[in-house]
Amino acid sequence: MTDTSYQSEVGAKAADSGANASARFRERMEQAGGRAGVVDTRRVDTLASRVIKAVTDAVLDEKVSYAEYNALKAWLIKVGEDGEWPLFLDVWIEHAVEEVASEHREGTKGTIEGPYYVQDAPELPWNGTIPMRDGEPGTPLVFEGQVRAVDGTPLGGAKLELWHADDLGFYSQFAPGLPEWNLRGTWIADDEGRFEIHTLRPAPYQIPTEGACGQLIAAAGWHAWRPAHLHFKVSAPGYELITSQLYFPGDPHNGDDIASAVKPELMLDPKPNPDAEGEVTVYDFVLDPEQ
Ligand code: MBD
Ligand code: FE
Repeated sequence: MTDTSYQSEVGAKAADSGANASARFRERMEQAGGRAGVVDTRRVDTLASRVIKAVTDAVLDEKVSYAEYNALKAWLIKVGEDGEWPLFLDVWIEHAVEEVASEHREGTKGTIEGPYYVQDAPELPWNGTIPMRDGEPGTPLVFEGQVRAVDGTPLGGAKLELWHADDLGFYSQFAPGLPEWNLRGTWIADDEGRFEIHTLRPAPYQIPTEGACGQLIAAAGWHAWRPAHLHFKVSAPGYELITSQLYFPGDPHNGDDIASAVKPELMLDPKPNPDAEGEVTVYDFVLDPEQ
């Protein structure tokens, strides 16, 4: 394979990922009752009016031309055609929604879910290994810790879902050609709330650049990078579910994540594993009681 055909194959896979996220989002919303949440008329009035005013204020302040207005129209049409509304929203808007949603929490910090979560990943014991291919590239990573309540009570049997990209930046079920549950799993903590996850250290990640989002990034002179990250959800009956991500110190994009989803409390501290090849890291999760 030449470099260019490799690049175009990787590009085609990345382009699929954004579009697949649209289809998967629609399925999930249908399962949840057909609408993405019921919103009352006064709330729609308030929010739609504010968004329209924010845009028209920008048009007036910046003296937007017809050429620019038509470029915007063409681009918005393309976001939909490329199936990239979930990607666009999760990269540039979700962090603010998450900030509002978790304002009251005292436990582990949340951050954005992003477009690539899939529910019901295979269940593994407290010390299980994530599903991966033979020879899956990447540094082995052992990730251990404990799930507790804010008052310190260990939460035995807590559920921990983990998903991350492979070494080339692809998520199973969104990029083609990967086993269904590659690098996705659900761990059930032991009676003391402890878990020991065996996975691989993820690589820094570029959001798909072939579609409308990539076009915006290029046109604006931005970059498409997210720092390497592990996505997770932690839950236990009677406690608020946490959706978040963990990051690695020294990643060149910890300070300029395109998705604005890095928080200092979400840094891991991997060390060489004394017992095996690769690295080991410890992170405890703290859950707030359900309100
Ligand atoms: C990702 O993997 C991701 O985490 C986000 C937020 C957006 C696009 C791809
Ligand atoms: Fe991600």
